[in-house]
Amino acid sequence: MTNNMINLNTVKNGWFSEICPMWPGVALSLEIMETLYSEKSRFQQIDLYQTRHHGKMLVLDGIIQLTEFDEFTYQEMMAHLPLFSHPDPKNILVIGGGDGGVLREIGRHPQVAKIDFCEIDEAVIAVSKEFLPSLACGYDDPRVKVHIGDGHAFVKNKINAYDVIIVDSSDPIGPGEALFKKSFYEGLKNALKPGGIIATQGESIFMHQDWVVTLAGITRELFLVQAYANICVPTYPGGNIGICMGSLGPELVRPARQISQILQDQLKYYTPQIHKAAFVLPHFVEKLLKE
Ligand code: SPM
Repeated sequence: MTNNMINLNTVKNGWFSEICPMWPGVALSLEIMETLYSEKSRFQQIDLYQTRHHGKMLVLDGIIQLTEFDEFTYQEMMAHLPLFSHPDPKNILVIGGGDGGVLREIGRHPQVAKIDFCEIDEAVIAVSKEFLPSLACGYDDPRVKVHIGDGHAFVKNKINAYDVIIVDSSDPIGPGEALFKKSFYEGLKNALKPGGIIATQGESIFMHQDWVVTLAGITRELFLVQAYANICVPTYPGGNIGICMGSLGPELVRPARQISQILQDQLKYYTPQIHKAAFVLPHFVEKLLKE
């Protein structure tokens, strides 16, 4: 599937509808007050809307990436699940997620020494810095080093470099496509230090069972420990999204470290309890992932 198949003509009568062949026959619609930005970058169509009830909304190639209303659920879990599963995360790589929200969450961990960040589309960073300061504040952290380029190529040149790698990709259509291939996951594994952990955007157990099975299969084959978490994101299709994780040592389904009260007070979704709960999957998914 190519991004030419995505219906970009999605705003009608003041409502944005997310129409995509990856979730046929269903569309989430949000009421729009104003289009704040709409341009085609080198890689994709970027739209930024002011919605009536969900704050600002970032849309890439017609697909919702985040709303200010519920972005915390995804960013917190993408960052804190792997970081709290690791006993001492110091060197971190983030691929994708140009809005900066995952960087913001990683920045809350004082023991992290260095955060490499690789994003293919510079324009997403610029739009986020202009319109989404509560996420793009992630870039203000002096530990963050930004690399503009293809995540697949970036990771190929890294060996034994990171404790945690987070892949905050868009869907496997358009520029995110390369980040769903086995060869990319092999690169992630080689880029990890001993005992390292990866967490990748794992699609939806309701909308994309084929992708969930594929990603879980790849991580099971390549990593010592594999686990799949399911989280609530009301403005993603199905109202949920998965996080696919692999580890070269540490177990994933419970935190390896205690959370400080200072950090817990900053968070809205992540707790040590929800860390464990996220890996408890419905029976049909357990069966699906065993097959
Ligand atoms: N930092 C937020 C960036 C969002 N990255 C993930 C976006 C996924 C969008 N599609 C969700 C639909 C599930 N297939």
